[in-house]
Amino acid sequence: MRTLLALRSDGRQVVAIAGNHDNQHLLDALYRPVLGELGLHLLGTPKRPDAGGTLTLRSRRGETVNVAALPFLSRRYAVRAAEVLLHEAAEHTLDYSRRVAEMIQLLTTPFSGDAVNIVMAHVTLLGGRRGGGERDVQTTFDYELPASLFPATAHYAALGHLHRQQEIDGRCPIFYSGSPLAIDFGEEANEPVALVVTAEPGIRAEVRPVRIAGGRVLRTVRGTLDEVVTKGEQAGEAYLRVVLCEPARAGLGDLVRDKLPNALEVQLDEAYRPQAGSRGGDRRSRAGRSPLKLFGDYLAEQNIDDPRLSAMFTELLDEITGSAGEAAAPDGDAATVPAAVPAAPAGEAAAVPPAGEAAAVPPAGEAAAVPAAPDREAAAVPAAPAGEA
Ligand SMILES: [Mn+2]
Repeated sequence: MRTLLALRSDGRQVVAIAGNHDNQHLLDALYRPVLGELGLHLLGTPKRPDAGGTLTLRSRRGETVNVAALPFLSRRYAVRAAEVLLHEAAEHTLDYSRRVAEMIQLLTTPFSGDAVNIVMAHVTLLGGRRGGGERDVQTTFDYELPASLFPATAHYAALGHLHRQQEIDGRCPIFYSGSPLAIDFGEEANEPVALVVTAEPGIRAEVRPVRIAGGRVLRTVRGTLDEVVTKGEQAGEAYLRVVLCEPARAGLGDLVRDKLPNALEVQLDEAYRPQAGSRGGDRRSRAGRSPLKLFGDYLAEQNIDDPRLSAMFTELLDEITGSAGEAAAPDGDAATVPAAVPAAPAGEAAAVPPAGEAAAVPPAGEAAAVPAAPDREAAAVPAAPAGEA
C-alpha cells in the first residue's frame, strides 16, 4: 500500500488489480472507493469497459493511455463474470479459456491508434515458467491460456500470477514482472525486479528490468547443526530455512532458533524423517507438500488410481482457495457446484459438499458489485451492496 501511495504521490496514474490471493469482493467494496478518492485505480473483480474495466488516463506528459484491466478470474467465477461482462447466460460447461479471451477482446475494444494501449491481467499463460510460490491449484493446466489472447493493438501486456520475471512470445510485448519479494523458499533463486516500460503511440514498447534490492532474501542452509549455524551466521540478514542432516532429538529445533534468530523454518532432511508406513503410527511429515501433492500421495498409498478423484479434489480446492470473497455467492450459484463435477458416480458423491451448503450462503447483489456507472466517482460510492460489507 505504501508503494502504491508513493507512486501516486508524484502524480503518476496507478492501476492495480486483484490476484487469486486477494479477497476480491473486499477490494471492490472497501479499498476501491477509498483508494479511488486518492486517485488510485483498483479493481477487485472483472468489470465492463464502461464500469472501470477499461480506463482512459492522461499521463504526466499529457499522452492518452488506455488500460484494459482483468483481475484474477477463478473458473467458478468465470460463469458469473461472463453474465455481467458478456451478457451471456450461464452454461454448465465451463470454457474458461474462451471466456477470458472474449473478456480481453471486449476490454481492449476501446484501444485506439493515438494512445498508448496497455492490457493487464492476473493469468497463467501457456509456456510460462513457475516461480515456485504460486498456489498450484490456480496454476494447473485448467487455467493455462494462449498468449494469442492479447491483441497486436496493445503496446504492452502486464501480467501477474507467475512469480518469476519473464517474457512470453505473442502479438505484442507480454511480460510477467514477477513477484517483487520472494514469497516462499521455492523462490529464493529468483531475482526480483520491477519492469520500467517506455511506450509511445505507434512505437513498440521498450522494457527495462530494474533490480529490487530492498527486501530481505530467503536462503536455505543444509547440514549438521554445526554446519547450519556457521552457514546461517554468514547469511547476514537473510531469512533462513534450515534443513538438518542429522537424526532428530529433543530440543534440536530450539537450539537452531536460539543460534539463528532469522530461521523461519527448521526441518529434518528427508533421509532423517520417519518414513510412511515403516512402523505403526509413524507417518511421513506433511511439511513442504502442497494439498494436491498430499492428496496424490494419499491416493497412491491407498493404491487408488482414478484421475477423476484428483480432478474433483482440484475443483474443490479451487473453490475454497479461489477467492475468499467468493463465499458470498448468489443463490443461482448452487447449480454450478454439482455441475462442475458431473463425472462422479453416486458412490463418490460424498467427496463433494452437499448442494445444500451452497444454498445456505446468503445471496449477494452480484450485479451491484459491478456497477454500470460511467465514471469512477459514481461507481465507487454505491458499489458496495450491504450483503457484502
Ligand atoms: Mn496469483
